[in-house]
Amino acid sequence: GKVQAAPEVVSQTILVKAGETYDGKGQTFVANPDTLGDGSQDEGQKPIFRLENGATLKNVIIGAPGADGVHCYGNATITNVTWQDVGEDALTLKAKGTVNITGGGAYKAYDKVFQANAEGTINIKNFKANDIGKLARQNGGSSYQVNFTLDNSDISNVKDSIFRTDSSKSTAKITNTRYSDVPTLFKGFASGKTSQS
Ligand code: DGU
Ligand code: CA
Ligand code: CA
Ligand code: CA
Repeated sequence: GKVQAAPEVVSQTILVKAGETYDGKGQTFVANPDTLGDGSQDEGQKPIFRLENGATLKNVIIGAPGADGVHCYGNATITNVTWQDVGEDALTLKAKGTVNITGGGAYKAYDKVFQANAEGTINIKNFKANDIGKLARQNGGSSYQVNFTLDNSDISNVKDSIFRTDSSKSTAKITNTRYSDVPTLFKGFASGKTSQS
């Protein structure tokens, strides 16, 4: 088979413009810790990829350091993206939109994998996560509405919960998903706003 290429060290955030697709073709990308961040829990690190509205990121492996992962400004499609060692977090919704994450996985997230810092929807499907704090978290103290879904996924070794919010408007739905060592599925949601089947 093919010899795996050496990781690409990203020194300046890769911009994926509105409506465009970036296909990593299975390449591994890591952050330059001097310019983007060291992948610790320090806030203010820069993303490896910045997606404008309607952009697609696919067939990418993010290695260590992962810095602040992927930032999405609006709608985004994330297909077959694997975070081998999540940095401060893996992906952040930074402006209102729907993010569809299909395939791939996230590993070694000290705290959060997906972070919602704007209203919208985060759909996670055919995903694997292991050794994480939370799978997705709406920004602490925010009251806008975020709708989370998780389908046909494998989630293991979670410290806190799958979905967490402080907003009484937000919703979360889990379907057809397998767990191991997950203490809590939903944290902070109002009654009637969650479902699991
Ligand atoms: O409250 O806003 O963790 O996007 C403090 C901050 C914090 C964010 C978030 C993120 O919630 O920085 O990584
Ligand atoms: Ca953070
Ligand atoms: Ca990590
Ligand atoms: Ca972050």
